[in-house]
Amino acid sequence: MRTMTLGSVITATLFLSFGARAQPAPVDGAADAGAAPPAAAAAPAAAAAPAAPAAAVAPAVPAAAVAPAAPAVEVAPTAPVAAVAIEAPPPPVAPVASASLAPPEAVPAKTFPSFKFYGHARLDAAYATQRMYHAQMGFWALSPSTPGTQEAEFVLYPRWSRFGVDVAVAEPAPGVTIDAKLEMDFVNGGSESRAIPRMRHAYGQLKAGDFQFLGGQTWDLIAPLLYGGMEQVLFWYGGNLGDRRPQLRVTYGPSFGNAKLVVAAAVAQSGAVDIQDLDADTVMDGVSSAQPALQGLAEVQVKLQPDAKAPLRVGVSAHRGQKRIAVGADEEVFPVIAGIAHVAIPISVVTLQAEGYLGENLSDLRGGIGQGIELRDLDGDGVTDEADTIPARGGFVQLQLDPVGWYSLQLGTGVDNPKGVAAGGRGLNQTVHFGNAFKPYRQLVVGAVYDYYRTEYAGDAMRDANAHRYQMYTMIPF
Ligand SMILES: [Ca+2]
Ligand SMILES: [Ca+2]
Ligand SMILES: [Ca+2]
Repeated sequence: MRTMTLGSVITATLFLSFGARAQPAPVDGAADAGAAPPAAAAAPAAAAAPAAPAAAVAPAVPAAAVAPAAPAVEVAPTAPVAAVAIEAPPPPVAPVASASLAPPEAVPAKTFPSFKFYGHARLDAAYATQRMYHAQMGFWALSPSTPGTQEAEFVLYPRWSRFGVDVAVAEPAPGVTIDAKLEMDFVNGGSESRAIPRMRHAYGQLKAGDFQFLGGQTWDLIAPLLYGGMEQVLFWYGGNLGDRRPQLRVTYGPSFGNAKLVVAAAVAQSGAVDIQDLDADTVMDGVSSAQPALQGLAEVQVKLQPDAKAPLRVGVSAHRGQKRIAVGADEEVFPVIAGIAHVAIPISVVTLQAEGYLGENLSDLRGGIGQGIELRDLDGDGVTDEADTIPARGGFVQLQLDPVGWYSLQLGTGVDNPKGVAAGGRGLNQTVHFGNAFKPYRQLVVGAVYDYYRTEYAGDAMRDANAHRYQMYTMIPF
């Protein structure tokens, strides 16, 4: 465990992409989630991830590689999609004379519930020069030392098509609203022609004045910025922390002129993302901890211009959860800790955003390149004798340009750097992102993306990997 200060988090941010090298550590027995104890952990990593599409089946990575239980599925910022979805036509301008003569309009009574449907139909194509951990999500490049991984791969998939509904449920009193949201896509396994639906968001909320109460599943409160654009590869394990998870959240957000202060706290499910069961007792290690994780966020938002679409945002957030696993004859509790700082600065057509984190045991938050706890079997009897959390730090910086209505550009770089992983483990994952989105017609988006991954492996047996990944997509938002 370590103490984190804002300064150290900022240091982590600055550390970004200047790639410290992974430091080989003594012994590694870290097993795949759900796999048998270390000695038997040579099974393919993906065996423990039922949600992973076939493409996620990892080749025979040595037992040392700690695979995240379900890096398979995911994705997608809601905001960017909404941002390109529609250009509202200008409001009709009524002649002054007729406006003054028009009879007073009755304010229509609100009806409840009222439904607003939205989503997009979409097709993605991706080609990578080196095999990735997941063909559709990327995540990290596999070591060329593993037979078969030096080959290129190509995937074509409509899984990121999305459908959602916002429901205005009731307005029990002036200034008090109750609403709900359900949103799904198809990133949940199944064959490439029989994709299984997946719940992305499902929550209800009550807003009263400056307070908001939310229960259900939505984005983590922590690390709120998203890296990558509409191509939906969020660069988890490559510098971007934060996923969606079940939570109960309270937010207080008073405004002061152009500024707004946001303070929020949540209890959340530990282990909901990596669904690890390292001790293979068939109970998720986050559930075994018998406690919810806690998340907190404090943020200042300032509208730099009165008509600005997005405010400047500066904030800090933190996560504290637990995992409980068997070590030898005992059960031990391992903390999941993260401290994050973020900033987003929109100036005219340019938005600069950055997020940096410092913590340990981050696999459940999409950090540590999916490695949270290092297991060691000292006597080789197949039973874990020692275990330690893996510290990690990282972050990303991204520049987005929206020079004209029909085109946007994203340039980004990020890094995830776990410390002290054993030989064969992933020591550093560096990502570079170059995304172009064209909007030849307001309801049609075409994307052309280039991403670069450099994944370094600890020890001499596994060579480092470099992958160039090209992605194109078409998207019809509605
Ligand atoms: Ca984030
Ligand atoms: Ca367990
Ligand atoms: Ca042992």
